Amino acid sequence: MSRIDYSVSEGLSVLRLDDPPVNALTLATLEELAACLERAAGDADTDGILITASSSHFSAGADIALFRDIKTSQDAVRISRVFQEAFAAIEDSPKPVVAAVAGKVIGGALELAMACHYRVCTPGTLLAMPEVKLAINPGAGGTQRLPRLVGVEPALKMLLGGGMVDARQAMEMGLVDAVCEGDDLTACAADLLRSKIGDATLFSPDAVHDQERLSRENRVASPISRTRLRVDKLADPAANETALDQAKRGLAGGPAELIAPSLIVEAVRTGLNESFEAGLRFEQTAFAQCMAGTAARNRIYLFFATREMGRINTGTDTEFPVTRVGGKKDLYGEFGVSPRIAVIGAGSMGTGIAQAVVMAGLPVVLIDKAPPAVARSRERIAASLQKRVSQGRLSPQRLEAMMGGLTAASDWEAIAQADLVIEAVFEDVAVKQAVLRSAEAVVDPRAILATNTSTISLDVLAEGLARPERLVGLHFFNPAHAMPLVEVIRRRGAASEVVAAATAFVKALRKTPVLVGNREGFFVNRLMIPYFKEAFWLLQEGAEAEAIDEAMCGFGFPMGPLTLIDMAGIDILADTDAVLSRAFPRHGPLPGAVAALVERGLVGQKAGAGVYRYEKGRHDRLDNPACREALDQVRRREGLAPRAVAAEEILSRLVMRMACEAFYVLDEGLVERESHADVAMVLGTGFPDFRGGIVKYARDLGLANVLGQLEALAGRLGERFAPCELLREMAKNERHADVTTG
Ligand code: 3H9
Repeated sequence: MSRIDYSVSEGLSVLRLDDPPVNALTLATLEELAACLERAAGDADTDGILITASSSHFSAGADIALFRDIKTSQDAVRISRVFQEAFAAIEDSPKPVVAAVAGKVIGGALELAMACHYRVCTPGTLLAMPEVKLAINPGAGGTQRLPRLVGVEPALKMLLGGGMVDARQAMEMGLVDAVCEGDDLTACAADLLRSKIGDATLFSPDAVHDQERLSRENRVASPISRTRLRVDKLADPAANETALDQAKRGLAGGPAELIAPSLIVEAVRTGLNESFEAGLRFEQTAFAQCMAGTAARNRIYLFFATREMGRINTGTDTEFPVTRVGGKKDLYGEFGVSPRIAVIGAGSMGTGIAQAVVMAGLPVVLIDKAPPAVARSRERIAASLQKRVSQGRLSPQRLEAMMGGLTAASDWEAIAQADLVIEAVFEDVAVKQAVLRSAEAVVDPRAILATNTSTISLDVLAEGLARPERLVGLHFFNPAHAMPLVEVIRRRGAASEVVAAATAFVKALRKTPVLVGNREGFFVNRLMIPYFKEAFWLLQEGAEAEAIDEAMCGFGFPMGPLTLIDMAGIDILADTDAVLSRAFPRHGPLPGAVAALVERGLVGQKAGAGVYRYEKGRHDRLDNPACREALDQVRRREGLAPRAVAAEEILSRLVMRMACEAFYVLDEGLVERESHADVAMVLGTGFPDFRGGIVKYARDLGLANVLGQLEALAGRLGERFAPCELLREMAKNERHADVTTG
């Protein structure tokens, strides 16, 4: 199978990448590239080489699947070297080479383009070096060629941030030589290339020899053909050193597991202070170091696991007919019908969901019985989108189209035509049941009813519905327009096409669906409520609030549990736990501290105080004497003497509480795969992705170790830590596997 198409066009060799879906670069592609370059060099009919792909996409870089097969540090060094050598062959080509790129030019693909002598892109092109997000360093010359093309500071920004730069920025930085405004990218690139062909000062062996000498002497030769010989953007060594030091300082305090950022800085430094070749060698060993750590392996695992969830097995192929506002075709079929989405409830969840829908380019009707609430909701959505416009992340035209797709109303009739109705009202059984019944009464019998409940069993909500098989759960996380995960709750008896359509709808919102069985709390809350409760047990026993939060931030969460629950509302924790602990008595009661804070109105940021105190309009956490007083009173009442709790105990209890529950969920068959549980935790709660998710983390620790920790904790603290049968079984098999493979 050929991955690169070779053709000759008007005196140029044209190498076109053609390996759908994303032109990921495999070792076989690199071999073909080498063969095509050799053929082009010997092709008497051509004077230059044009490397391109389709008019909408260049390449997603190295095939990440390659990295999963790396077993030893020699394997890693070899892969990096093979990429480097393949791209060096482009740079060393005796005939001038231009890259004509469009769409996404990512990682190894940009490294390929940077090894070409010239780069031309379309106005919509996006370029990035996202290796750092996979917890690896670029291994194909990116840390060396990027600074030479754009300068040290901008290069470090791209390499350490991993973000995209657009065509205009790329042009300003010097990353591309031209932006093709017309329709024919290949013609544009060919024109530029032809203007260089025959320029003896650029490509003759003497000229290249001259460029090499000048580069060694750090003297600027302009123009120059080989990126590795460029020194014009490196002219100020003191400024380069300052940029490197500043970047290094900026990395201080990050998780020790994430070694790639600091290795990237050192790779750039080596290339500047020693040589381009030394920089390449540094890249190879750095890549091997990264691949030897768990962070890279875990992020790569999550990369594939997240995409695999997009192909969730709903038991049917029925797709949801989606045509976006403005008629743009999308991924989910060509039905020519636009689904009508309705959201009921203009509170924060309903507003966020409606915003997510319009942001995906779909029309939505938002209703609430209180007209001022819908008006406020509309204003909030408009303000949030307007903010994006002022940040340059959204065009005014798109804003107008999105707002045009939003209908706000307060009568039931407004949703009569809806294909999918999402109920997002107050988390109360009676209220939700009444709303679902009213919605069912006005919509078409084929319409789908979805509930955004975060805890209540769908069986309870289905009571009294005429068509319970049309009910599904769509549990969004707050803020719904920004959070990437949605739990799709499948109750027994739900029609499979309903679940399939709900899943396709989530994908149409460009969010990740996780399919979860119907039990109280579903997946994420089933783990998170016990985690928050454990944080309050620790607080009540005497641990400092800051120490609890710091332990989890140190583990890699963006926010500690007490800060988070202050944001979400301590009263919400109490309400949610009422449902969960009824369903799972094993979870034990709510710590007295929670009720004591709620009684005093210390429910979190919305009240100005919870565990911490907040000044009006600010989110900084301040010491809250009222919380301390409440804790003292609870301890006196319960006869508890506060004790110092070590950081290790805090961490172990909080993490093990989540792990314990995760295995119960797997045992009950509520999520299909371990990897689904992992992705859900990472996307739904901010669980550190470099740890791979809760189950992967437990596996990395060793299941026997986790089992041992849980048994010890259960012995000391009670049933809430008691491990499930499945974990015992898995730990036994793991031990067995160790014996048989060891
Ligand atoms: C690198 O280049 C290192 C170098 O320095 C060399 C070191 C030695 N590899 O996301 P989508 C698959 S590191 C393999 O759903 P979208 C993906 O799994 C690499 N497969 O589409 C999915 O497969 P399936 C740096 C890849 O339109 C399908 O393509 N590059 C790769 O939403 C569609 O993907 C990156 O980090 C890959 N590189 O987004 C880029 N990329 O259909 C990572 C995609 O079987 N990729 N696939 O599920 C992306 O950011 C997005 O996939 C992209 C498309 C923006 C390209």
